[in-house]
Amino acid sequence: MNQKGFNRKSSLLKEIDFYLVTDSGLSKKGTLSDVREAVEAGCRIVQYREKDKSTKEMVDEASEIKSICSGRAIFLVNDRIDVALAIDADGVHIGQDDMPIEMARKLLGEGKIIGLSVCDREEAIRAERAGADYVGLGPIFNTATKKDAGDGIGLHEIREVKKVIKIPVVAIGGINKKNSDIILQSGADSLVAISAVVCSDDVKTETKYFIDLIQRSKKHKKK
Ligand code: 3NM
Repeated sequence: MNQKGFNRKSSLLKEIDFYLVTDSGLSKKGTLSDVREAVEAGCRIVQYREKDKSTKEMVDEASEIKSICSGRAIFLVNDRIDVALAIDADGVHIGQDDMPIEMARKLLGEGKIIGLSVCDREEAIRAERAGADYVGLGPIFNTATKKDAGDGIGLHEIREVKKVIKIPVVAIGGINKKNSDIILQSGADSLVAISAVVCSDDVKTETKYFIDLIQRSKKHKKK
């Protein structure tokens, strides 16, 4: 990997705190409004996750999200490497059953960010070795948002994964205001809380809550 590209990506990812993942099925005000409000609140990483729209609709919506994020937040596309390439997103987030990460890397190039979903330390180690820039670890708790997510893996797995990899660990699955503090205390670098944010009437305020919490936790860890 070109050192400059690596440094740029890792320093970008070090700065992330709350991570917004869109969900048009759950959203109260719509995906574009959610992204706008989250970015206004200071969110610096957005993943466009869309399971039910046509490619044309996705490309159009992703282009608009890219404009909203421009210069303010990293913009990733879930699963659809073709859509990410078409609109020149900052990268993708893929799952274990998607295209192998080495192939995704060939298509996207070294300068793009690739995040991979993992559910335990073995998958996390493999993800880092294969060149993932961060992992999404989950589901930490049971969640109704992703039907095939399986049972929650628990907080212990965050500590285990943090011991064995250096890339950032983003916790996901069943996370809300009540349990986010313990997620951070367990070592997660960032967290996703889809329903807790996009089902609310005030995405901006909810996002700000999580950003403040994560920033406080980071300061505390540095002490
Ligand atoms: N991925 P909520 S869990 C999109 O474990 C997704 O990889 C998961 O939604 C994983 O914050 C999940 O509403 C859904 O629980 C998270």
